[in-house]
Amino acid sequence: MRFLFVTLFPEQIEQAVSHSIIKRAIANGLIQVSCINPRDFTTDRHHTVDDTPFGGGVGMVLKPEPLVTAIRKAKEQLPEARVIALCPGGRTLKQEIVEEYAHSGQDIIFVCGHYEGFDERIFNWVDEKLSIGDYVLTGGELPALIVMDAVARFIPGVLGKLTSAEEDSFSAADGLLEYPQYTRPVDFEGLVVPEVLRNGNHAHIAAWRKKQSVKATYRLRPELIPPELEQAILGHFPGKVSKTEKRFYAELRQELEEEGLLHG
Ligand code: 4GT
Repeated sequence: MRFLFVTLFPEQIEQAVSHSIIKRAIANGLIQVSCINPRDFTTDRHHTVDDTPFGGGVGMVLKPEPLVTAIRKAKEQLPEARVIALCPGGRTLKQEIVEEYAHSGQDIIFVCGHYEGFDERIFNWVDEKLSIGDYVLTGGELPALIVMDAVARFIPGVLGKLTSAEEDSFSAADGLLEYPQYTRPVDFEGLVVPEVLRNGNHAHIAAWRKKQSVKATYRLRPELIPPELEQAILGHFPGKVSKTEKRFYAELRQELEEEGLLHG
């Protein structure tokens, strides 16, 4: 998959992709990253990319000519790409959107703004507007890098052989938060790794992890609990379920009630 950033600050992109997992993904040819700088398409002596807003107001607005010339150049290089402008007013990024981009396999052109924003007319050259959350930043580069990072994790081989993005928080098949993880030492300053993780009973470990996922989700993001799961916890099952499963949900209900997580 190829990612092309239309940006006035290509060094910020190049720096960000020169570390760790993304660096390795590029080296292994799993993703390609490039930049086009609208400043390279200015025609005046001062290489002007911004100007004052019509109607008055503070700050500067990105002029349409260099930006649209840069987007056209980007589309010549990646004719099939989806063109995404990063802006606070766009659709809010969610894991669902990340997976949609990843599974489409379509290349992405990110259009990054700066200053007070874009001349409105540039959106005629853009397929969609995307925001990473409800806050304002100084530029679209960090949001674009976040989108690329989140998408790249789904490309086979990017995370390495033994791990997969599909298993992480927000991507687990059950839509719950991740269970807690521990590594050595067993005792860190009196904080001890739960016994169940150390005794090697894989069925017990799986049940413990599932419970921890459900509890963490009730505690931190109750709106993410799937209604069918809540029903099962309350003892209502749509079809046939084993005794083991019934016992599992009964125990889970008991623990959620004891921890004050179930009602209210
Ligand atoms: C926030 C976001 C974003 C900005 C976001 C154009 C000038 C927009 C600066 C840019 N702030 N871009 N994509 N929440 N600021 O995604």
